Amino acid sequence: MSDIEQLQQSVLADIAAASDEAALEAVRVASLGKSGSVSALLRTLGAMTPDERKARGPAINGLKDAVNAALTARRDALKNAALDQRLNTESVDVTLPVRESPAETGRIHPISQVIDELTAIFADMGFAVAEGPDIETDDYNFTRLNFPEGHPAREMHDTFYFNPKEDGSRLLLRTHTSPVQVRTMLTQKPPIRVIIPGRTYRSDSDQTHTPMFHQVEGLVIDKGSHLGHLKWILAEFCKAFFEVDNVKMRFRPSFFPFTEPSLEVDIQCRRDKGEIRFGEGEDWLEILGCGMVHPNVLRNCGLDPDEYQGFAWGMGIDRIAMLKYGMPDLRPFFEADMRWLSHYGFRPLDFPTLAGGLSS
Ligand code: 2U9
Repeated sequence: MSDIEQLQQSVLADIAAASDEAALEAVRVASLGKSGSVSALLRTLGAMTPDERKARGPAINGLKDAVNAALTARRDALKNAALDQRLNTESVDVTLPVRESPAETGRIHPISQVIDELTAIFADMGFAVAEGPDIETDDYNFTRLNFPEGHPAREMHDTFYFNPKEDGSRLLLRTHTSPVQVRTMLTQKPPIRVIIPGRTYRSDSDQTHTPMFHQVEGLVIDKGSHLGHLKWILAEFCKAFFEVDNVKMRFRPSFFPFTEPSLEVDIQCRRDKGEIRFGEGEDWLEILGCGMVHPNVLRNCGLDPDEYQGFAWGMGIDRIAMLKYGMPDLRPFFEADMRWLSHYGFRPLDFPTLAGGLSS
């Protein structure tokens, strides 16, 4: 028996003896690897005379092909054996509930869902979403918004301040998203139509207040904009958000440093058995504050109040989420409790659109 046949026999025997894919791989390397036995033989072809090559070439190449074919066959056999073994050992308990497909695990937080709903509603009315930094300057968060020096809102008890900088100015965690409107007016020429959803911070926390909460404010700056436009926009918002065909609204005089006149808005509702239904009933629920942008604020943002008018509104996102989806308590919003999130959370693919229904 020639050396080639001997080598073929021993390599094919090693292949047949390989008990798993790892062992088989070792045989492949030992035979066809760089310093493999068959590779070594193949390299001898180079040094042969043409006659020798004619004599031994076919046998040596035949050996290589035979080894490759045996490796492939053995690998498939081992794969099938492994699968059979799993099929025999792994029993599928068909009574087990269907495991939610990966896409289904996890939920969209109600805050994020409501921000998506607000974005869809106001985009439909031509509003863009503006965003800005959570860490703000005292100037943008208070001064430009017509908060006089010494205004209580500026006090430590309400605002998280950072240590003063060498120039004495102090950064803070924004107490509302209004500084983003200031930044927008300083960087964008009217007409302006933006909503500003985002995190806001106030150092007051109790049963219904958390140090970090979420607000959405809105701003329109245009020539000739007036309260009538504001009332229409808010009415459209309330109908779309609370998914009711009509809802009565009540506007009460109020005061904010950055708006004149200022109003608080209540919407009609019916409270029964802990439930609140909107768009019906004799009851009222305060939903937001709003007003015409104060001329001082327009001037502070480089706009001439005789040329441009504006109106703005603000509401608590956590609050309107609790009202719409009936969460009794604010605290669990931020406690990352999987039971709460899987109960109140939204399926990722249920992206709210006006056409597709916001919360269907
Ligand atoms: C600019 C001009 C005017 C935004 C406004 C309110 C009224 C308001 C509260 C709602 C619930 C804060 O989260 S809350 O406690 N906000 O009532 N916000 S008008 O007015 C602006 C903002 C920016 C340049």
